[in-house]
Amino acid sequence: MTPFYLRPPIFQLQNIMNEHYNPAEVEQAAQAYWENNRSFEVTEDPTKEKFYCLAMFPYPSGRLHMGHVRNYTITDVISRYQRMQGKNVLHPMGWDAFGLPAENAAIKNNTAPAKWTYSNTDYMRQQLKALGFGFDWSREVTTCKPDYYRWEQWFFTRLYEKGLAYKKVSSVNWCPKDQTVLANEQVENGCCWRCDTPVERKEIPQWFIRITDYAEELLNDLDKLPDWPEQVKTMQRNWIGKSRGVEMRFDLAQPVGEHKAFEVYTTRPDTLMGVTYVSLAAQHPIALHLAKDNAELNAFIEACKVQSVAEADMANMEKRGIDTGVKARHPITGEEVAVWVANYVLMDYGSGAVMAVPAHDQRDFEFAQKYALDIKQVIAPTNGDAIDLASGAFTDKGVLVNSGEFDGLNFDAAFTAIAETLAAAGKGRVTTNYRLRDWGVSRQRYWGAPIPMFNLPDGGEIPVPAHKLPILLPEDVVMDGVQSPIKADANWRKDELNGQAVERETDTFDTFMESSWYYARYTCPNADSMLDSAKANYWLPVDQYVGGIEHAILHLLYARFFHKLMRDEGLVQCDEPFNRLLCQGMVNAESFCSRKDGRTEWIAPEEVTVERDEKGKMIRAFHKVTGEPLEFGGVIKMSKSKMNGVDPETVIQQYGADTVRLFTMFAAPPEQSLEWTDSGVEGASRFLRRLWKSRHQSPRSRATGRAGSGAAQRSAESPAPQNP
Ligand code: ANZ
Repeated sequence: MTPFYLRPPIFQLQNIMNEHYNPAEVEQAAQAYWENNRSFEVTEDPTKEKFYCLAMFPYPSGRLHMGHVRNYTITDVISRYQRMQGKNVLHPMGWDAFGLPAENAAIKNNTAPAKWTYSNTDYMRQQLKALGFGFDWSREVTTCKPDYYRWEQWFFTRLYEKGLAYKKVSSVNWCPKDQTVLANEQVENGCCWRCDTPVERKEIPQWFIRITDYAEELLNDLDKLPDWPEQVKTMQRNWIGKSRGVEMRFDLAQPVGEHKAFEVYTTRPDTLMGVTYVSLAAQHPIALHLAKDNAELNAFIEACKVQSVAEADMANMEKRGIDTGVKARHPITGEEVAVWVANYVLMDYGSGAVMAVPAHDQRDFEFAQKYALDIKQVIAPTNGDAIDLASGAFTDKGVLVNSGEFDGLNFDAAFTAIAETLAAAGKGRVTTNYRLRDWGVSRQRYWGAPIPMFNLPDGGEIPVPAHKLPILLPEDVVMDGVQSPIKADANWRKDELNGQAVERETDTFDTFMESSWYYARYTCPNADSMLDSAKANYWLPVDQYVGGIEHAILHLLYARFFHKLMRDEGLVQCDEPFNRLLCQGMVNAESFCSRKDGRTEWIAPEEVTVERDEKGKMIRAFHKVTGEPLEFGGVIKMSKSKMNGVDPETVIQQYGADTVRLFTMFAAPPEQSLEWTDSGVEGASRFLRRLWKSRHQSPRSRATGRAGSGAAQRSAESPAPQNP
């Protein structure tokens, strides 16, 4: 039997069942029917098997791009297939509506972020409808609306009460001229994007959520996700970065203030006998103490404050340090080693101090070379080869040499033996460390959900009680381009609690907060609590999630974490939110540029004439108007900056949405990158026209006058050719 959602448009199509395929007419008729009949709205039905198909919701930037079209075509096709299997299919859509671009656009266009955002969601909703996607629009979630973020605020207060949210001083990018905090994206080559002043780091109190408490579970539960791409799970494992190592104590030869010793963390205790110095982080308490009467050290510590703490930058930057003159004792030999302060040691990893083994750690090696420190080999390759310590550290595991009683042991045996020796002397223990840091959720920007905290006049703070939620973000504001309007407005900050004056927190949440639970809110978008558990437990977990690989780490990790937090609050039952994950490939297109005086200018493909040989290979490209010869920039990701984006709307107007959808589905497997070609799009369009015509001419259609029925049905059900 023809599925219900296919039949009706076909009755309407009879009237427009012309000999010639007219996509605009056909699509409008079908879309109007779906809209009038609420064809894709679903409710919980325990008698039916459910299927929750989710696409990553878009940021309302203003217009859809081809990446969106590809993403949503994939989930639309999957949803349709599952509906045809008789399942109760939830396929929702909404808006990841907070974020910095709205503030920038508001300043540029002299409007308010809310106004800009809502007009974008209106426009993009209409674009999504024109693409014919079968979304259940009755469940639309817009994260910048109070009926959404109020529950996020409430949940944060719960986390605070459970000790899972806390405040800590932490550094931000600070523009000393504008006197404002900058987001990472607002720092360009170390300078403020607005006024070009060199950016400093500033320590301010910020809110954190204890994701590290869930590190082990987030790691282990990856094993419960056999239908996630292996690559994504590997990225998550690396991000969590669990390591097994040894924490050991180095005693100071002379005390520094009240400090008599410090701890180091190492994953290579087998190299302990090769330690030639130790390094402290600039913020280490011993370093800070010594800096009190050491101007040079003090200056160095100040300089370290402005450097990037991103790990990638740490690995590449020049290693610098200062010898404090203080000595520490090697925990096994008792020999004295110099204590340095070095810029490559992080305060918030391990114990903020490292035992330096220049022969076997590249960072220590570079440092030792620079400052002419000893380099002592203690590991030899298992195959007996010599190593070349002039060119760099030998970082492989191997056999111990120059290590006294431990000589000849391999990594595992040495790990155990050295750990036991240290433990017996009361100087060390085996420990586990995670690279994962707690999630800093404070942002000093305006367009986000206000953090629901009251600051008390005598210091300290309390969570906003439920009856005072939501803390509304004013929408009708004027952006001066520097200060957040809620920070600039002394009145907004004022509140009271039980007759006592309190001040509202003016920081807002990281927008990853909203995208961490929207999938759950879709199951009960109108619930008068964070979640209606009965509904959430009917639909969750998501059966199929589809989105870009750029979200492989942070979004997916935060969402998995939030899910576990909601589970522990009793709101949902399952352990993981997304059963199956598909990361769609990029949408690429040809690009062209002109290079003059060392400057590259990208030229939109429609302004370029390309000559090709008979096989379609490019021979020559030149500017349509000026005739200037142009360089081929390769087939690369569609982007505004490279001018090679294709606007879905233009293509829909020319060919119809079905052509665009057909092309994106057949030009490449969903996980692989897709090359946009005009000839491919034309091929898809030709295929649809031919199909239309063939059904129109078929004897059955002539006899019954119901050509549309067969044609539309067949177009959806028969396999399309590889080369449309
Ligand atoms: C001595 C050593 C010798 C190390 C060697 C490595 C190789 P992973 O494996 O990524 O967890 N480390 C410890 N704390 C640090 C900090 N606060 N800042 C910067 N580096 C720190 O990293 C563990 C290794 O990173 C540790 O093992 C330590 O260097 C360094 F041949 O100790 B190792």
